[in-house]
Amino acid sequence: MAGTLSGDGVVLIGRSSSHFTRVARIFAEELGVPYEFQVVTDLLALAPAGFGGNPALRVPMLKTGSGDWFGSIGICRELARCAARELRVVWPEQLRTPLLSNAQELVLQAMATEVELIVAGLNAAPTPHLTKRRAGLEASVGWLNDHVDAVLAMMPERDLSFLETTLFCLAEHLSFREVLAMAPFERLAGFARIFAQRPAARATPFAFDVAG
Ligand SMILES: N[C@@H](CCC(=O)N[C@@H](CS)C(=O)NCC(=O)O)C(=O)O
Repeated sequence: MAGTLSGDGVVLIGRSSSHFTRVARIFAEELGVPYEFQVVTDLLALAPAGFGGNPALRVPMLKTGSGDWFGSIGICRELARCAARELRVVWPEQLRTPLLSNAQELVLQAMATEVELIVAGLNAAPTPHLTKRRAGLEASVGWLNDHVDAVLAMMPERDLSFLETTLFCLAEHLSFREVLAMAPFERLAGFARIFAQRPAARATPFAFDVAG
């Protein structure tokens, strides 16, 4: 599906190595929305044009007949509206207990912190700021590991959820970018192994895009 022209004008702009992009790609695959995948080649570009017009200079962004959509949550919602396939999707606002709500918060914050650490350079000298960020990331991933089974047990009936999709993308990305070793986080690694068997996950593996 990715890399092919769909003919219906849905274009996803992102990178194959980006966890936020992968969330959108998994939603597109699960929902059966064909799209053209355009790779951003220069993440350090300073003009929104390099990011499909996103002034935040970030990926992913989506173009549909309705307009331009910045960021993974808005993109996933638009993909669900575009979809011919009716899936039971659980969105963040449906997570009405502290456990579920906190899990979503920690996943998204961990994903953002990962971006911060990667942009700073994973071998950068440890400033107090970066040291605190890494400590927060490790504690968050530890919390997610400790609570993942309870979270899954408490989830509403669903075919797909933003929480599990983001959690999967976070867990695989931590290994892929070698930000954290997953060995100490066995429960989380176990969840990721199961989610990885979904065709949508298999169709969207993390990879470094070739420039050009
Ligand atoms: N809130 C955005 C975050 C997007 C984001 O941080 N994307 C990363 C890649 S995974 C990015 O563009 N990083 C480039 C940079 O920070 O300069 C979303 O949910 O999509």
